[in-house]
Amino acid sequence: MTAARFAADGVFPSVCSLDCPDQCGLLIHKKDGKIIKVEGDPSHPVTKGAICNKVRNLPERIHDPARLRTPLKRTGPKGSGEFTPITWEEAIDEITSRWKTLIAEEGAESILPYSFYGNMGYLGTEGMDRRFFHRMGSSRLQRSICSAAGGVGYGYTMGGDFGTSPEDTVNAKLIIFWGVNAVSTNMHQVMLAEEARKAGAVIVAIDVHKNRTGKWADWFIPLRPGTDAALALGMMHILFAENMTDEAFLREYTVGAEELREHVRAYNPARVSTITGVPVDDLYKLARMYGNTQPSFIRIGNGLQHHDNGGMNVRTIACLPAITGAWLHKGGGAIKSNSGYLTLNERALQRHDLLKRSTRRINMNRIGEALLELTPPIRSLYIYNSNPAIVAPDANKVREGLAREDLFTVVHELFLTETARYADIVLPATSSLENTDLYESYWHHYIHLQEPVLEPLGESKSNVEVFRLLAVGMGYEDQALKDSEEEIIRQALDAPKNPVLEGITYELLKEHGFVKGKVRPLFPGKLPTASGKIELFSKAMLQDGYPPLPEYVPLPDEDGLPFLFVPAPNHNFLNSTFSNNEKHVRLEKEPLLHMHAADAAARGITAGDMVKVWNRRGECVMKAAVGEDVLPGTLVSQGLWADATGKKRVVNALTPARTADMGGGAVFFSGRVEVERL
Ligand SMILES: Nc1nc2c(c(=O)[nH]1)N[C@H]1C(S)=C(S)[C@@H](COP(=O)(O)OP(=O)(O)OC[C@H]3O[C@@H](n4cnc5c(=O)[nH]c(N)nc54)[C@H](O)[C@@H]3O)O[C@H]1N2
Ligand SMILES: Nc1nc2c(c(=O)[nH]1)N[C@H]1C(S)=C(S)[C@@H](COP(=O)(O)OP(=O)(O)OC[C@H]3O[C@@H](n4cnc5c(=O)[nH]c(N)nc54)[C@H](O)[C@@H]3O)O[C@H]1N2
Ligand code: SF4
Ligand SMILES: [Mo]
Repeated sequence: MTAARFAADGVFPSVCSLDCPDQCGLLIHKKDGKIIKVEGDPSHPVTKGAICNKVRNLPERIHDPARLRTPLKRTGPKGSGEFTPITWEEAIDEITSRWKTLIAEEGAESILPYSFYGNMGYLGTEGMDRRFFHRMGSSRLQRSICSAAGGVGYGYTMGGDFGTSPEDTVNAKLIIFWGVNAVSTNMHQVMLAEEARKAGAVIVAIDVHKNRTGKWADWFIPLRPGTDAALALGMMHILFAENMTDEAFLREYTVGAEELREHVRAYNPARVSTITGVPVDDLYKLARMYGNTQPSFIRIGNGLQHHDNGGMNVRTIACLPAITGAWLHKGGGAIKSNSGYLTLNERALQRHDLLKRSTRRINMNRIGEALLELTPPIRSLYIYNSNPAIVAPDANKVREGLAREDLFTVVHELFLTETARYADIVLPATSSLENTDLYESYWHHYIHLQEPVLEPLGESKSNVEVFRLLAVGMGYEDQALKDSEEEIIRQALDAPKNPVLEGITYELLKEHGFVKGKVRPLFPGKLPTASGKIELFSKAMLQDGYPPLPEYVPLPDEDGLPFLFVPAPNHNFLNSTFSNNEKHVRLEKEPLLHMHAADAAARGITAGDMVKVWNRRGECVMKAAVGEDVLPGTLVSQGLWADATGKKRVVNALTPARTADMGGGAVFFSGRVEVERL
């Protein structure tokens, strides 16, 4: 880090640290040591100076007087938010002495780290933290809350997280936003699609909610939640039946085309229409549009994989571009995630070798149950980069678990979140702008170095720094737990197995801030599947106990409740981040429940009424938004709202903690509810 970076005034390049595919280049404007403006870096080749409203309002969050400045120790009951400041020395001493006792008495697996990607920096999310807990031999967390099911599903078809290069999608003539609210969640894909639209492209959105993306699209196709695989199979039925296939591509680059051709005969348009709610005429129109337009590009979103059948939904949609040979047309194909390209040297980064024996793995989607029911029990929880009291499914169970008097909980945070309120010790975290870290997008192909542009606020410390201190406190001598940020970055970039990173060094990043990976088009080429080809028929799936061909599996019933409830993200928060910042909350106003006019009428609900949504897991109170934005039988809310005031805004009080068909993924959008006027 250079002294100039801490200059009180100036403009400093940076990168957005949030869990968002766009990973924008930023320019941070400072005056008198404070950020006065955040804008996009116009020199960034993909994000081109445009950023979202959330991050334009970032200064409010970074300089929020509510940010934590010192370690805190709990003085009141769990959840009350009563704490007293303590020193770092006292905090580290208390934590490590509790852990040493636990390890001696119950073993290291009584301790569980819980984290996600509140800050995407590798050093603080998959670096020093992993090294520390590997060395300790704690229980391990299966980090499956976000895209696990879809990732596994896409992998069965394509061999990994490999898709179209975003910049190429300006060439597409048909762009399908499928289960992705891109206007809110991937704005630069929308900008690229706008460019394509000016050159004649048609934009289709397939979703359960006519949200900002559906309203912006040329054609919005509503469907019932969790029926996407049936829709895709219906499209395949028509593509094969009407010879809109690329037979040369199928022969050269896929396995199982003949089996699939036979298999999809069963998904005739009438049947598919009954399942999905998409009229037969629209199904034909969509399939013919897809079959007759190239390049065609599908942006596969996260929404459609947050279901019991989520893995299969993505696995199935991923077969479509193979059938029409879209992959061979520049800008054609699909993106689920592109995180497979920029793979770092994970062994060097995470140091799995420090883990001396196999330890139990706990699925983060079942954290409530794990805290309440697991034997031997979890006795201590160390939470960082995440806010499970708000974001994890079956929230009432999560809170019950966090409230356990015999659970020693440490939360490392920027704010006293709902989760932090349940901590025994709270540690203050720096913001990403105060740290050195390495960032990679899971959508575009750039890798970024973040160097600090602000002094740490108060006594706050980065994740890396805290784990170094905890290692000293535990008496761990390993060099891996002493490495500097620069050393870890060098180790992670030294990835001889990945040609995409060839030539990308710490020096290069230091000079340029961001550098593009050497990504080559997927086709012609060999995929990392067993066959080296796109697997329309998958032997790997058969071996893993799944049907080898794409299938539609209906969502399970729950207590005969009538509505599927889809609590999706909103525009001005990033998961629960910003839900505690006044400006962002003001922009969102209050949580709405979108429902169909017929459903509302049947329950005597009119627009603006306060309604109670409930099931056996909990209840939520929202304002009804009545109209045609969802199909009958579907209810949609947006935003993971903070709820320190007990207004019953925690949507995850209603969501199931079941795991999806693949990858132990979350099923946030497969829960069923009833609704009534208050
Ligand atoms: N503004 C904003 N941006 C974000 C986030 C945020 O919270 N706010 N979160 C970030 C994170 S962590 C992620 S993972 C991404 C997620 O961003 P997206 O990939 O857009 O995924 P979601 O927003 O979860 O859901 C997308 C859409 O899926 C729809 N949906 C739900 N069920 C179904 C279904 O069965 N079929 C179909 N076709 N559609 C369905 C929802 O109505 C929603 O419009 O966004 C990132 N960016
Ligand atoms: N109902 C419903 N629930 C959902 C979803 C949904 O669509 N619907 N989406 C799910 C998805 S896709 C995801 S990815 C998860 C996301 O869930 P989380 O990863 O928990 O995301 P956030 O709510 O943004 O919380 C991140 C927290 O990390 C903190 N933080 C930020 N930077 C740092 C740092 O450098 N160090 C430390 N120690 N802390 C830091 C922030 O202040 C914030 O409180 O939520 C899931 N939950
Ligand atoms: S949240 Fe996404 S769109 Fe907004 S600045 Fe960050 S990376 Fe860009
Ligand atoms: Mo996510």
